[in-house]
Formats: sequence, structure tokens, C-alpha cells
Amino acid sequence: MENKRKVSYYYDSDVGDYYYGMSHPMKPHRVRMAHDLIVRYGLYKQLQVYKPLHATLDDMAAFHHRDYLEYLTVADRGGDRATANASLKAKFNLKGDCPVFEGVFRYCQSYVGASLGGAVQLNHGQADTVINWAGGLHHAKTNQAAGFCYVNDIVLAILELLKYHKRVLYIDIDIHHGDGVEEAFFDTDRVLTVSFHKYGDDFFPGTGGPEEVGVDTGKYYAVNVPLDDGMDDASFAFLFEPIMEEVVARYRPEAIVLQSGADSLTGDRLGRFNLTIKGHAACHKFMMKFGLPMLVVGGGGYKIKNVARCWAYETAVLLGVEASVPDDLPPNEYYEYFKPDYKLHLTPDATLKNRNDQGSLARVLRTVLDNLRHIRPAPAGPEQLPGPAGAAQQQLEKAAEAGRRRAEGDARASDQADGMDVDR
Ligand code: V1D
Ligand code: CA
Repeated sequence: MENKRKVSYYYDSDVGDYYYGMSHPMKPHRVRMAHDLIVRYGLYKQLQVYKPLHATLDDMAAFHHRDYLEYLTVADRGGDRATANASLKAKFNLKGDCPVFEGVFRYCQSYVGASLGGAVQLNHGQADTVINWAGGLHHAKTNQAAGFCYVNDIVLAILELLKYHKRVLYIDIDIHHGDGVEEAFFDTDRVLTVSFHKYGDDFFPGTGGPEEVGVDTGKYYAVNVPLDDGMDDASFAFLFEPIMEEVVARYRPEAIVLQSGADSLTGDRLGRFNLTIKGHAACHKFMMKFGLPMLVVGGGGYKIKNVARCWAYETAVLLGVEASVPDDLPPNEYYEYFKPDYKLHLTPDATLKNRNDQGSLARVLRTVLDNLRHIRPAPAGPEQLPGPAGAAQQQLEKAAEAGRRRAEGDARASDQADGMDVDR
């Protein structure tokens, strides 16, 4: 069933030319590199490939303030020179992390147009899965840029999906908290947001603590999974799978948006997790099994050769053909970037300690599953609080058993009970 899904893929060949500046870690060129691998692996033959239509200012005004968008159009035309007004620049946060650069508004029009076009296709059943690796700019606020993000294509795409779907599930596996999307839907139960992220040590943006669950009708419909450095594949799956199983069972979403920020990979320039590409892509595979319409967007990712590898492999996963993608990279335009091994897959960093031990993972899981007991499919009905269902209950029992055995000093039995290796 999975490999029969109709997959649309949006790509604008101009994207790689937008440039945040020399010392800035965000490089849109990585999307061009990913695209080249997708082509050289032959994956494009199984995709419906689209060039996005540019979104208009009116399209973006469904979420953003017009004065902010108008300022971005001025910035677009003249770059930094056109926006000499320091007070407006400060008001809209167009400095530091979010510099004004030549073409900044056209860049936004392109990646927003792709996410919006994808949402429209999903609404009309023209695709089962839509991919936009240039999108996923989850920090942008209504009237401000933030964290390398100017216009929030995710919020705009979700608003589009809500025209045809009662409930939309948003999942964010970027190492940073998906604060802009969470904030936009914090008071509604029509969108359930789940973000997995590094939390603490003043890591950007500093939000996404476990107590942040939403307000009013949206209370409990914002889910945060705060994590520490060194998350590995087993630890990530230990949380991701039971949480998402439980979210889908309780919330019954009609569509999914998956932000696939690649800064959660091992070796990232800004990130501190230790995920391999297979561990990252396991999240896609897991969500595909629900058979729901799904929009997949990019996000962060600052070791660009790994971002390209990751998103090319995830394209194969979303097509259901990853088993036939060789680990040897095909000859491609950017071949020298991939030295010294010229392989697709990554090995975790054996020297990076996983600061998420079995106890902390079990505590996070318990807190999240407790909060999820309040969830029911919107529109709201009378509240019932049954315990966690199936897989989530089993995971909790395994964690509790592992904890008990560890406390008894039987480490070997504990590893067998929890089936993972989070301490090494
Ligand atoms: F290292 C840098 C060099 C140049 C410019 C910026 C940075 C940088 C690194 N990390 N900026 C950050 C983060 N900003 C701060 C600011 C310091 N201030 C007081 C706040 O720590 C921002 C990180 C943004 C991450 C973006 C993202 O990966 O989540 C993303 N997702 O989709 C698109 C981007
Ligand atoms: Ca995240």
C-alpha cells in the first residue's frame, strides 16, 4: 500500500541562489544539492515534479501582518540598502539571525508557494504525499522574522488544509522547538502540534518546555518533547513511536504536516543530536503507515552535505523505494562535497555522550502520555480520560521494567528488557 502513494515534489531551480550571507549557517544551496541527488538516484521518475507558483502577499496575509510583508517586498528589491530605517528593521527583527538579503521576498514566495500548492493538492486528493524541501520555516511569527525564518509556510499550509480537513497533525523533528507553528495554533483543537527538540542550556528559541500544552480550547493540543544532547536513533524511536501512535489513536487527524529539519542529524553545525539518516527517516516511515494525506517540508540543517543526503533518502522512503537506493552515491554535480567516503548513510559519533538516560526518557514519555489522555478528536465532546492505548502502554511498561532492573543493578537484563542502548 505504502509504495502506491502518489507523491508530488516541489522544486524551484532558483532556490539555491538565495544567499543569507557568508558567515550565516543557513544555505538554501543545500536544497539544490538534495535535488541533484534525487535526480541522480533516478527518484524523480516516480515523483510528480512541480515548479511552485510564487505565493502572493495576499496569500501570506492569511497569517502575517501586511505592514511586515510590505517591508519584506521593499527589502527584496533593494537588499539591505532599501531598509536603512533601523527602527522598522528592529521591529520586524530583520537583523542577525534574519538578515535582509537580495531577493528575500521572492525566496519566501517560492517556498510558501510550494507548501500552499502542496496543501491544495492534498485537499483535492491530487496527491497522497507532497514534498517541499525548501519549506519548513517554523519560527516565523505574524509580524516578525525569527531563527532564519521570514514567512511561515507551515502555518499558511495548515490554514489551507483546514479548509478541507477537520483536524491537522503537525510534527516537528528539527532540533529546534517549532515555536511559530505552536504559537499560531496554541488556542485551538483543530491543529495538534508535536515538537521534539533540544531544550535547556539557552538553546534557541528557549520555548517548548513540558508544561507548555496550549490554552483555552487548545489546552493539551500542543505537545512538547524536550530533550538533551546526544539523542540517538534508539532513544528517538523510543519516544517518537509510542507518542505518535497515541496521538493518532486519540486525535484521529485527517492530514499530517511533517517538518523534517535535518539539524537533528549527527555532526550538524548547530545541532547536538546523534541521529543517523536512517533514524531520522524512521519518523517518516512510521507516519506513512497511517495512510493519511501528508505534507513533508524541510527546515533546519547546517552540514549541507548531510542535509542533501538526508532529504534525498527521505524522498526514497516517502516513495517506498529506499531498499533499492545504494549507499554508494551516484556521480553528481556536487560529488566532491561528499568526500571522503562518498556514501549516502552516516555513522553516529561514538564520542558524543547521550545525555538522555533511560530514566529521563521514561519521565518525558510519562509526562507526554499523561497529557495526551485529555485529547479527543475535535470538535470537542465530553472529556474522558482512559489510560494509554496499546503500543504506548507497552512502551511505558517496558520503560518501567527497565528502570526497576537498573535499580536492582542488573544492567544486562535491563538492556534486554528495553531493547535499546541509550547509555553508551
Ligand atoms: F551561528 C550563527 C552564525 C551566524 C548567524 C546566526 C547564527 C546562529 C546560530 N544559532 N543563530 C542561532 C540561533 N540564534 C540564537 C540567537 C542569539 N540570540 C540571542 C538568539 O541563538 C538561531 C537558530 C535558528 C534555527 C533555525 C531552524 O533550524 O530551527 C530552522 N528551521 O527551519 C528553518 C530554520
Ligand atoms: Ca522540533
